[in-house]
Amino acid sequence: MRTSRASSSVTEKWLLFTQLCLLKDLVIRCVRQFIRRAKSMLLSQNVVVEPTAEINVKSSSSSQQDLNNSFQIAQVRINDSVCIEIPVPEDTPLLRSVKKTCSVAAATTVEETVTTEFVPKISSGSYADKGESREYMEDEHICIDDLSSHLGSSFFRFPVPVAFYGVFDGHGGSQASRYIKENATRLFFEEDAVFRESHSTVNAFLLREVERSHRRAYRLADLAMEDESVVSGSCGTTALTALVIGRHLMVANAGDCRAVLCRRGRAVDLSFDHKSTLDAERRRVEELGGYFEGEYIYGELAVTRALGDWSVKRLSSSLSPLISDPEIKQMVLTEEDEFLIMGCDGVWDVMTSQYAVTFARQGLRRHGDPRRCAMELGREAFRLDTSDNVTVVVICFTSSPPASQRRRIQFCVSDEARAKLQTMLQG
Ligand SMILES: *[C@@H]1O[C@H](CO)[C@@H](O)[C@H](O)[C@H]1NC(C)=O
Ligand SMILES: *[C@@H]1O[C@H](CO)[C@@H](O)[C@H](O)[C@H]1NC(C)=O
Ligand SMILES: CC(=O)N[C@H]1CO[C@H](CO)[C@@H](O)[C@@H]1O
Repeated sequence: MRTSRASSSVTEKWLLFTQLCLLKDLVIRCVRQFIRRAKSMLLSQNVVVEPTAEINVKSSSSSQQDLNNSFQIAQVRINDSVCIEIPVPEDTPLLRSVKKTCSVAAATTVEETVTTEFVPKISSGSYADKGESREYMEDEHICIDDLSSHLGSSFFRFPVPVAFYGVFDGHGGSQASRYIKENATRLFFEEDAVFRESHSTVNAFLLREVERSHRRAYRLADLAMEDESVVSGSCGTTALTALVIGRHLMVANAGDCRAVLCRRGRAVDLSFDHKSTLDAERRRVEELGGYFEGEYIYGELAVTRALGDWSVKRLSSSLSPLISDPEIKQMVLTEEDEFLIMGCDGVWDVMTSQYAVTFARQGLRRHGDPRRCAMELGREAFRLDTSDNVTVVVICFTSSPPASQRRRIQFCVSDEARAKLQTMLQG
Protein backbone atom coordinates (compact mmCIF):
# COMPACT_ATOMS: atom_id res chain seq x y z
CA MET A 1 0.00 0.00 0.00
CA ARG A 2 2.60 2.46 1.12
CA THR A 3 4.87 1.60 -1.76
CA SER A 4 2.11 1.93 -4.33
CA ARG A 5 1.10 5.37 -3.01
CA ALA A 6 4.71 6.41 -2.97
CA SER A 7 5.22 5.20 -6.52
CA SER A 8 2.03 6.91 -7.75
CA SER A 9 3.19 10.18 -6.21
CA VAL A 10 6.53 9.69 -7.94
CA THR A 11 4.68 9.14 -11.22
CA GLU A 12 2.65 12.28 -10.65
CA LYS A 13 5.76 14.28 -9.93
CA TRP A 14 7.39 12.86 -13.04
CA LEU A 15 4.40 13.79 -15.15
CA LEU A 16 4.37 17.29 -13.74
CA PHE A 17 8.07 17.60 -14.36
CA THR A 18 7.84 16.54 -18.01
CA GLN A 19 4.93 18.91 -18.54
CA LEU A 20 6.97 21.74 -17.11
CA CYS A 21 9.86 20.84 -19.38
CA LEU A 22 7.59 20.87 -22.43
CA LEU A 23 6.18 24.21 -21.36
CA LYS A 24 9.66 25.64 -20.97
CA ASP A 25 10.64 24.46 -24.44
CA LEU A 26 7.52 26.01 -25.86
CA VAL A 27 8.23 29.34 -24.19
CA ILE A 28 11.82 29.33 -25.39
CA ARG A 29 10.72 28.55 -28.93
CA CYS A 30 8.17 31.37 -28.89
CA VAL A 31 10.70 33.87 -27.59
CA ARG A 32 13.24 32.81 -30.24
CA GLN A 33 10.68 33.16 -32.98
CA PHE A 34 9.69 36.57 -31.70
CA ILE A 35 13.31 37.72 -31.66
CA ARG A 36 13.85 36.44 -35.19
CA ARG A 37 10.77 38.23 -36.46
CA ALA A 38 11.64 41.44 -34.67
CA LYS A 39 15.18 41.34 -36.05
CA SER A 40 14.16 40.80 -39.65
CA MET A 41 11.60 43.57 -39.30
CA LEU A 42 14.16 45.98 -37.90
CA LEU A 43 16.69 45.14 -40.56
CA SER A 44 14.18 45.71 -43.31
CA GLN A 45 13.78 49.25 -42.00
CA ASN A 46 17.42 50.07 -42.58
CA VAL A 47 19.79 49.95 -45.48
CA VAL A 48 21.82 46.88 -44.78
CA VAL A 49 25.17 47.06 -46.42
CA GLU A 50 26.63 43.70 -47.22
CA PRO A 51 29.99 42.92 -45.65
CA THR A 52 31.63 43.04 -49.04
CA ALA A 53 30.35 46.50 -49.88
CA GLU A 54 32.90 48.99 -51.07
CA ILE A 55 33.24 52.66 -50.49
CA ASN A 56 34.80 54.41 -53.41
CA VAL A 57 35.66 58.02 -52.94
CA LYS A 58 36.14 59.90 -56.15
CA SER A 59 37.36 63.40 -56.73
CA SER A 60 34.60 65.75 -57.60
CA SER A 61 33.42 65.34 -61.15
CA SER A 62 33.04 68.49 -63.22
CA SER A 63 29.26 68.66 -62.85
CA GLN A 64 29.59 68.34 -59.11
CA GLN A 65 32.22 71.00 -59.11
CA ASP A 66 29.78 73.40 -60.75
CA LEU A 67 27.25 72.66 -58.08
CA ASN A 68 29.51 73.09 -55.14
CA ASN A 69 33.21 73.37 -55.19
CA SER A 70 33.84 72.00 -51.76
CA PHE A 71 32.21 68.63 -52.19
CA GLN A 72 33.34 65.33 -53.54
CA ILE A 73 31.36 62.20 -54.00
CA ALA A 74 31.59 59.11 -51.92
CA GLN A 75 30.10 56.13 -53.56
CA VAL A 76 28.82 53.18 -51.63
CA ARG A 77 28.70 50.16 -53.86
CA ILE A 78 26.82 47.18 -52.56
CA ASN A 79 26.88 45.26 -55.79
CA ASP A 80 26.68 46.03 -59.48
CA SER A 81 23.08 47.11 -59.36
CA VAL A 82 22.93 48.89 -56.03
CA CYS A 83 25.02 51.98 -55.65
CA ILE A 84 24.48 55.02 -53.46
CA GLU A 85 26.28 58.30 -53.97
CA ILE A 86 26.64 60.83 -51.20
CA PRO A 87 28.54 64.11 -51.02
CA VAL A 88 31.44 64.26 -48.60
CA PRO A 89 32.97 67.54 -47.37
CA GLU A 90 36.20 68.19 -49.15
CA ASP A 91 38.20 68.78 -46.00
CA THR A 92 37.70 65.20 -44.94
CA PRO A 93 41.29 64.08 -44.79
CA LEU A 94 42.57 61.06 -46.66
CA LEU A 95 39.53 60.81 -48.85
CA ARG A 96 40.71 63.21 -51.49
CA SER A 97 41.33 61.59 -54.83
CA VAL A 98 41.80 58.27 -53.13
CA LYS A 99 39.97 55.22 -54.25
CA LYS A 100 39.67 53.28 -51.08
CA THR A 101 38.04 49.99 -50.46
CA CYS A 102 36.79 49.07 -47.08
CA SER A 103 34.11 46.89 -45.72
CA VAL A 104 31.12 48.31 -43.96
CA ALA A 105 29.47 46.56 -41.08
CA ALA A 106 25.85 45.56 -41.42
CA ALA A 107 23.43 48.35 -40.56
CA THR A 108 26.15 50.97 -40.17
CA THR A 109 25.29 54.42 -41.32
CA VAL A 110 27.56 55.55 -44.09
CA GLU A 111 28.55 58.91 -42.64
CA GLU A 112 29.91 57.23 -39.58
CA THR A 113 32.36 55.25 -41.66
CA VAL A 114 33.36 57.97 -44.04
CA THR A 115 34.03 60.88 -41.73
CA THR A 116 35.71 59.05 -38.88
CA GLU A 117 38.97 60.41 -37.54
CA PHE A 118 39.83 57.17 -35.86
CA VAL A 119 43.51 56.50 -35.29
CA PRO A 120 44.19 53.11 -33.74
CA LYS A 121 46.16 52.72 -30.53
CA ILE A 122 48.11 49.58 -31.15
CA SER A 123 49.02 46.85 -28.72
CA SER A 124 49.73 43.24 -29.52
CA GLY A 125 50.50 39.85 -28.10
CA SER A 126 51.50 36.48 -29.48
CA TYR A 127 51.57 32.85 -28.55
CA ALA A 128 53.38 29.96 -30.17
CA ASP A 129 53.41 26.35 -29.14
CA LYS A 130 54.36 23.20 -30.95
CA GLY A 131 51.93 20.98 -29.08
CA GLU A 132 52.77 17.90 -27.09
CA SER A 133 53.18 15.28 -29.77
CA ARG A 134 55.41 17.24 -32.13
CA GLU A 135 59.12 17.57 -31.83
CA TYR A 136 60.04 20.69 -33.77
CA MET A 137 58.45 24.05 -34.08
CA GLU A 138 58.31 25.16 -37.69
CA ASP A 139 56.18 28.27 -37.24
CA GLU A 140 57.76 31.65 -36.79
CA HIS A 141 56.17 35.00 -36.12
CA ILE A 142 57.13 38.61 -35.76
CA CYS A 143 55.47 41.48 -33.83
CA ILE A 144 56.70 45.05 -34.15
CA ASP A 145 54.28 47.55 -32.61
CA ASP A 146 56.43 50.56 -33.46
CA LEU A 147 58.50 50.14 -36.57
CA SER A 148 60.04 53.58 -36.33
CA SER A 149 61.66 52.93 -32.95
CA HIS A 150 62.54 49.39 -34.03
CA LEU A 151 64.41 50.51 -37.15
CA GLY A 152 65.58 53.89 -35.89
CA SER A 153 63.71 57.09 -36.64
CA SER A 154 66.56 58.53 -38.67
CA PHE A 155 66.07 55.71 -41.14
CA PHE A 156 62.34 55.30 -41.02
CA ARG A 157 60.43 58.54 -41.46
CA PHE A 158 56.75 57.92 -41.88
CA PRO A 159 54.38 60.71 -40.79
CA VAL A 160 52.21 58.28 -38.81
CA PRO A 161 52.92 55.31 -36.53
CA VAL A 162 53.61 52.07 -38.38
CA ALA A 163 53.33 48.54 -37.00
CA PHE A 164 54.25 45.25 -38.65
CA TYR A 165 53.25 41.64 -37.94
CA GLY A 166 53.92 38.33 -39.62
CA VAL A 167 53.09 34.66 -39.19
CA PHE A 168 55.18 32.17 -41.14
CA ASP A 169 54.17 28.53 -41.08
CA GLY A 170 57.07 26.39 -42.22
CA HIS A 171 57.05 22.91 -43.69
CA GLY A 172 59.79 20.43 -44.50
CA GLY A 173 61.91 22.00 -41.76
CA SER A 174 62.16 25.43 -40.24
CA GLN A 175 64.83 26.91 -42.54
CA ALA A 176 62.41 28.82 -44.76
CA SER A 177 60.28 30.26 -41.97
CA ARG A 178 63.40 31.19 -40.02
CA TYR A 179 64.92 32.84 -43.08
CA ILE A 180 61.95 35.14 -43.59
CA LYS A 181 61.56 35.92 -39.91
CA GLU A 182 65.23 36.77 -39.40
CA ASN A 183 65.42 38.78 -42.61
CA ALA A 184 61.97 40.35 -42.45
CA THR A 185 62.89 43.95 -41.68
CA ARG A 186 65.56 43.91 -44.38
CA LEU A 187 63.27 42.32 -46.97
CA PHE A 188 60.18 44.36 -46.20
CA PHE A 189 61.57 47.77 -45.24
CA GLU A 190 65.28 48.42 -45.38
CA GLU A 191 65.92 47.66 -49.02
CA ASP A 192 63.07 49.58 -50.57
CA ALA A 193 63.34 53.30 -51.23
CA VAL A 194 59.72 53.98 -50.33
CA PHE A 195 60.51 53.52 -46.66
CA ARG A 196 63.71 55.57 -46.70
CA GLU A 197 62.28 58.72 -48.24
CA SER A 198 60.39 61.12 -46.05
CA HIS A 199 56.71 61.58 -46.76
CA SER A 200 54.46 64.38 -45.57
CA THR A 201 51.16 62.50 -45.80
CA VAL A 202 49.88 59.00 -46.29
CA ASN A 203 48.14 59.26 -49.66
CA ALA A 204 47.01 56.86 -52.34
CA PHE A 205 50.33 57.03 -54.10
CA LEU A 206 52.26 56.07 -51.00
CA LEU A 207 49.89 53.21 -50.21
CA ARG A 208 50.32 51.87 -53.73
CA GLU A 209 54.07 52.09 -53.36
CA VAL A 210 53.93 50.21 -50.07
CA GLU A 211 51.89 47.49 -51.70
CA ARG A 212 54.35 47.24 -54.56
CA SER A 213 57.22 47.03 -52.11
CA HIS A 214 55.48 44.22 -50.21
CA ARG A 215 54.98 42.19 -53.36
CA ARG A 216 58.64 42.68 -54.12
CA ALA A 217 59.64 41.49 -50.63
CA TYR A 218 57.67 38.26 -51.06
CA ARG A 219 59.31 37.67 -54.43
CA LEU A 220 62.81 38.46 -53.17
CA ALA A 221 62.43 36.10 -50.21
CA ASP A 222 61.22 33.36 -52.53
CA LEU A 223 64.08 33.87 -54.97
CA ALA A 224 66.65 33.92 -52.16
CA MET A 225 65.38 30.50 -51.09
CA GLU A 226 66.03 29.14 -54.58
CA ASP A 227 69.67 28.96 -53.52
CA GLU A 228 70.00 25.51 -51.92
CA SER A 229 72.76 26.72 -49.64
CA VAL A 230 70.34 29.12 -47.96
CA VAL A 231 67.19 26.98 -47.75
CA SER A 232 66.87 23.35 -48.82
CA GLY A 233 64.64 22.72 -51.86
CA SER A 234 62.24 20.55 -49.90
CA CYS A 235 61.61 23.30 -47.38
CA GLY A 236 59.14 26.18 -47.61
CA THR A 237 56.89 28.45 -45.66
CA THR A 238 53.60 30.26 -45.93
CA ALA A 239 53.61 33.96 -45.15
CA LEU A 240 50.92 36.20 -43.73
CA THR A 241 51.83 39.79 -42.92
CA ALA A 242 49.91 42.80 -41.64
CA LEU A 243 51.09 46.38 -41.84
CA VAL A 244 49.29 49.15 -39.98
CA ILE A 245 50.10 52.63 -41.28
CA GLY A 246 48.17 55.11 -39.16
CA ARG A 247 44.65 53.92 -39.70
CA HIS A 248 45.38 51.99 -42.88
CA LEU A 249 45.65 48.25 -42.67
CA MET A 250 47.30 46.15 -45.33
CA VAL A 251 47.20 42.36 -45.11
CA ALA A 252 49.27 40.23 -47.46
CA ASN A 253 48.96 36.48 -47.63
CA ALA A 254 50.48 33.55 -49.46
CA GLY A 255 49.38 30.22 -47.98
CA ASP A 256 46.90 28.97 -45.43
CA CYS A 257 47.48 31.21 -42.42
CA ARG A 258 44.54 33.55 -41.91
CA ALA A 259 43.93 37.09 -40.69
CA VAL A 260 40.51 37.82 -39.20
CA LEU A 261 39.27 41.22 -38.15
CA CYS A 262 36.79 41.71 -35.33
CA ARG A 263 34.31 44.37 -36.34
CA ARG A 264 32.06 44.99 -33.35
CA GLY A 265 32.04 41.28 -32.66
CA ARG A 266 31.59 40.14 -36.25
CA ALA A 267 34.40 38.19 -37.91
CA VAL A 268 35.66 39.63 -41.21
CA ASP A 269 38.20 37.46 -43.04
CA LEU A 270 41.00 39.56 -44.49
CA SER A 271 42.76 36.69 -46.21
CA PHE A 272 41.81 33.50 -48.00
CA ASP A 273 43.37 30.12 -47.31
CA HIS A 274 45.28 29.19 -50.44
CA LYS A 275 44.40 25.52 -50.63
CA SER A 276 42.82 23.12 -53.11
CA THR A 277 39.47 23.76 -51.43
CA LEU A 278 39.47 27.39 -52.56
CA ASP A 279 37.84 27.36 -56.00
CA ALA A 280 39.77 30.31 -57.40
CA GLU A 281 43.08 28.73 -56.40
CA ARG A 282 42.19 25.29 -57.76
CA ARG A 283 41.26 26.91 -61.08
CA ARG A 284 44.43 28.98 -61.14
CA VAL A 285 46.58 25.91 -60.54
CA GLU A 286 44.80 23.80 -63.13
CA GLU A 287 44.97 26.55 -65.75
CA LEU A 288 48.75 26.55 -65.34
CA GLY A 289 48.82 22.81 -65.94
CA GLY A 290 49.17 21.81 -62.30
CA TYR A 291 47.16 19.02 -60.71
CA PHE A 292 46.13 17.83 -57.27
CA GLU A 293 46.44 14.43 -55.69
CA GLY A 294 43.75 14.55 -53.06
CA GLU A 295 44.26 17.89 -51.40
CA TYR A 296 47.91 18.09 -52.33
CA ILE A 297 49.33 19.99 -55.27
CA TYR A 298 51.47 17.47 -57.22
CA GLY A 299 50.74 15.16 -54.29
CA GLU A 300 53.31 17.15 -52.34
CA LEU A 301 51.96 20.26 -50.68
CA ALA A 302 48.68 21.24 -49.01
CA VAL A 303 49.04 24.91 -49.96
CA THR A 304 48.92 26.47 -53.43
CA ARG A 305 51.08 29.45 -52.51
CA ALA A 306 54.29 29.36 -50.53
CA LEU A 307 57.78 30.81 -50.33
CA GLY A 308 60.55 28.32 -51.00
CA ASP A 309 59.61 24.71 -51.94
CA TRP A 310 61.83 24.94 -54.98
CA SER A 311 61.84 21.17 -55.47
CA VAL A 312 58.11 21.49 -56.21
CA LYS A 313 58.42 24.73 -58.17
CA ARG A 314 61.01 23.11 -60.43
CA LEU A 315 58.59 20.28 -61.31
CA SER A 316 56.93 22.41 -63.98
CA SER A 317 59.00 23.43 -66.96
CA SER A 318 57.12 26.68 -67.53
CA LEU A 319 55.40 28.92 -65.00
CA SER A 320 54.97 27.05 -61.72
CA PRO A 321 51.41 26.89 -60.38
CA LEU A 322 52.89 27.00 -56.89
CA ILE A 323 53.52 30.72 -56.49
CA SER A 324 54.79 33.09 -53.86
CA ASP A 325 52.73 36.14 -54.92
CA PRO A 326 50.65 37.35 -52.00
CA GLU A 327 47.03 38.37 -52.16
CA ILE A 328 46.89 41.85 -50.70
CA LYS A 329 43.98 43.58 -49.02
CA GLN A 330 43.99 47.21 -47.97
CA MET A 331 41.41 48.95 -45.83
CA VAL A 332 40.82 51.90 -43.55
CA LEU A 333 40.23 51.04 -39.91
CA THR A 334 37.31 52.60 -38.07
CA GLU A 335 36.14 52.62 -34.44
CA GLU A 336 34.23 49.47 -35.24
CA ASP A 337 37.42 47.53 -35.82
CA GLU A 338 38.48 46.19 -32.47
CA PHE A 339 41.25 43.70 -33.09
CA LEU A 340 42.92 41.46 -35.64
CA ILE A 341 43.74 37.79 -35.15
CA MET A 342 46.50 36.24 -37.24
CA GLY A 343 46.80 32.50 -36.90
CA CYS A 344 48.41 29.56 -38.63
CA ASP A 345 46.32 26.67 -39.96
CA GLY A 346 46.70 24.84 -36.64
CA VAL A 347 44.19 27.34 -35.28
CA TRP A 348 41.79 27.37 -38.23
CA ASP A 349 41.74 23.56 -38.47
CA VAL A 350 39.71 23.46 -35.28
CA MET A 351 37.81 26.76 -35.12
CA THR A 352 35.95 29.05 -37.46
CA SER A 353 36.84 32.72 -37.82
CA GLN A 354 33.70 33.71 -35.93
CA TYR A 355 34.41 31.27 -33.11
CA ALA A 356 37.90 32.73 -32.66
CA VAL A 357 36.63 36.31 -32.74
CA THR A 358 33.86 35.65 -30.23
CA PHE A 359 36.24 33.73 -27.97
CA ALA A 360 38.94 36.42 -28.13
CA ARG A 361 36.45 39.19 -27.58
CA GLN A 362 35.16 37.59 -24.41
CA GLY A 363 38.72 37.35 -23.12
CA LEU A 364 39.60 40.93 -24.06
CA ARG A 365 36.46 42.21 -22.39
CA ARG A 366 37.55 40.42 -19.24
CA HIS A 367 41.21 41.42 -19.10
CA GLY A 368 42.02 43.67 -22.11
CA ASP A 369 45.41 42.01 -22.57
CA PRO A 370 46.34 40.92 -26.12
CA ARG A 371 49.15 38.67 -24.83
CA ARG A 372 46.79 36.75 -22.60
CA CYS A 373 44.20 36.70 -25.35
CA ALA A 374 46.66 35.12 -27.82
CA MET A 375 47.63 32.51 -25.25
CA GLU A 376 44.01 31.68 -24.48
CA LEU A 377 43.25 31.30 -28.19
CA GLY A 378 46.25 29.01 -28.66
CA ARG A 379 45.28 26.87 -25.69
CA GLU A 380 41.72 26.72 -26.94
CA ALA A 381 43.03 25.32 -30.24
CA PHE A 382 44.84 22.58 -28.32
CA ARG A 383 41.77 21.93 -26.19
CA LEU A 384 39.86 21.44 -29.44
CA ASP A 385 42.49 18.86 -30.37
CA THR A 386 44.47 20.53 -33.11
CA SER A 387 47.18 18.24 -34.39
CA ASP A 388 49.44 20.97 -35.69
CA ASN A 389 51.79 23.58 -34.21
CA VAL A 390 49.88 26.67 -33.16
CA THR A 391 50.83 30.31 -33.59
CA VAL A 392 48.49 33.19 -32.81
CA VAL A 393 49.06 36.94 -32.95
CA VAL A 394 46.42 39.30 -31.56
CA ILE A 395 46.60 43.01 -32.43
CA CYS A 396 44.28 45.41 -30.59
CA PHE A 397 43.36 48.68 -32.27
CA THR A 398 41.93 50.44 -29.25
CA SER A 399 43.07 50.69 -25.67
CA SER A 400 39.57 50.20 -24.28
CA PRO A 401 38.08 46.72 -24.08
CA PRO A 402 35.34 45.86 -26.58
CA ALA A 403 31.93 47.25 -25.74
CA SER A 404 28.83 45.19 -25.31
CA GLN A 405 27.29 43.99 -28.55
CA ARG A 406 23.70 44.60 -27.58
CA ARG A 407 23.94 48.29 -28.42
CA ARG A 408 23.89 47.53 -32.16
CA ILE A 409 20.26 46.56 -32.37
CA GLN A 410 19.06 49.52 -30.35
CA PHE A 411 21.13 51.74 -32.56
CA CYS A 412 19.30 50.56 -35.66
CA VAL A 413 15.70 51.05 -34.58
CA SER A 414 14.01 53.68 -36.67
CA ASP A 415 10.85 55.42 -35.45
CA GLU A 416 8.82 53.51 -37.96
CA ALA A 417 10.25 50.21 -36.82
CA ARG A 418 9.63 51.09 -33.21
CA ALA A 419 6.00 51.85 -33.97
CA LYS A 420 5.64 48.56 -35.80
CA LEU A 421 7.24 46.72 -32.93
CA GLN A 422 4.84 48.35 -30.51
CA THR A 423 1.83 47.32 -32.59
CA MET A 424 3.17 43.82 -32.75
CA LEU A 425 3.66 43.68 -28.99
CA GLN A 426 0.18 44.98 -28.29
CA GLY A 427 -1.55 42.90 -30.92
C1 LIG B 1 22.19 43.54 -55.54
O1 LIG B 1 21.61 43.73 -54.26
C2 LIG B 1 20.20 43.95 -54.31
C3 LIG B 1 19.76 44.27 -52.89
O2 LIG B 1 20.40 43.48 -51.94
C4 LIG B 1 19.52 42.73 -54.90
O3 LIG B 1 18.12 42.95 -54.98
C5 LIG B 1 20.05 42.49 -56.29
O4 LIG B 1 19.50 41.30 -56.81
C6 LIG B 1 21.57 42.35 -56.25
N1 LIG B 1 22.08 42.24 -57.59
C7 LIG B 1 23.05 41.41 -57.92
C8 LIG B 1 23.48 41.48 -59.33
O5 LIG B 1 23.58 40.68 -57.10
C1 LIG C 1 69.16 36.12 -43.90
O1 LIG C 1 69.58 36.42 -45.22
C2 LIG C 1 70.95 36.21 -45.48
C3 LIG C 1 71.23 36.66 -46.89
O2 LIG C 1 70.37 36.05 -47.82
C4 LIG C 1 71.31 34.74 -45.25
O3 LIG C 1 72.68 34.55 -45.47
C5 LIG C 1 70.95 34.38 -43.82
O4 LIG C 1 71.20 33.02 -43.61
C6 LIG C 1 69.49 34.68 -43.56
N1 LIG C 1 69.17 34.41 -42.19
C7 LIG C 1 68.55 33.28 -41.83
C8 LIG C 1 68.29 33.11 -40.38
O5 LIG C 1 68.20 32.44 -42.62
C1 LIG D 1 56.85 20.22 -33.98
C2 LIG D 1 55.75 20.34 -34.92
O1 LIG D 1 54.61 20.38 -34.54
N1 LIG D 1 56.05 20.43 -36.15
C3 LIG D 1 55.06 20.48 -37.15
C4 LIG D 1 54.63 21.89 -37.39
O2 LIG D 1 53.80 21.94 -38.53
C5 LIG D 1 54.40 21.43 -39.71
C6 LIG D 1 53.48 21.70 -40.84
O3 LIG D 1 52.23 21.12 -40.64
C7 LIG D 1 54.68 19.95 -39.52
O4 LIG D 1 55.25 19.42 -40.68
C8 LIG D 1 55.61 19.82 -38.37
O5 LIG D 1 55.90 18.47 -38.12
